[in-house]
Amino acid sequence: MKQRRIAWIAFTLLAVLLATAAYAHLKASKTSPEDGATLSGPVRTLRVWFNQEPDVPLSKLELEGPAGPMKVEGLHTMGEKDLMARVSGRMPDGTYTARWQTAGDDGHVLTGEWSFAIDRGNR
Ligand SMILES: [Cu+2]
Repeated sequence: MKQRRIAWIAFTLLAVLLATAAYAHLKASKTSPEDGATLSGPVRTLRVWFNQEPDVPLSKLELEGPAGPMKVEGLHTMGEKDLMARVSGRMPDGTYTARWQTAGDDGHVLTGEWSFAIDRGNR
C-alpha cells in the first residue's frame, strides 16, 4: 500500500517536471556580436539564438548606439532557432545595446538585451 502511494507520488512529480520542461520559456542562448565584446570596427549583422524556435512575425531586433537608434532591417531567421537582421549606418566608437523581442512555443512575448562596444583604437 505504502509502496503504491510512493510510486504514485513519484509519477505525479515526474509528470509535473516534464510539463514544466515542455513549456519552459524561450531564452537567448548566444548572440552575435557576443555580449560584452569589444570590436575594432562596425557590425553589419545582428544575430541571436534561442533555446527554441522564435516566432518571426512577433519578433523585433533593435540597436541603440552612442548617437541613438540605428537602422536595423530585414529581420529573418536562418532556421537555426535564430533571428538575424542587417545593420546600416555609421557606427562611431562607443557602447551599443541590442534588444530582441520574440515569442516561443507558449506564445508569451519575451524581451532581452545585450551590449557590445566598438573601439577602433584611433589615437
Ligand atoms: Cu541571415
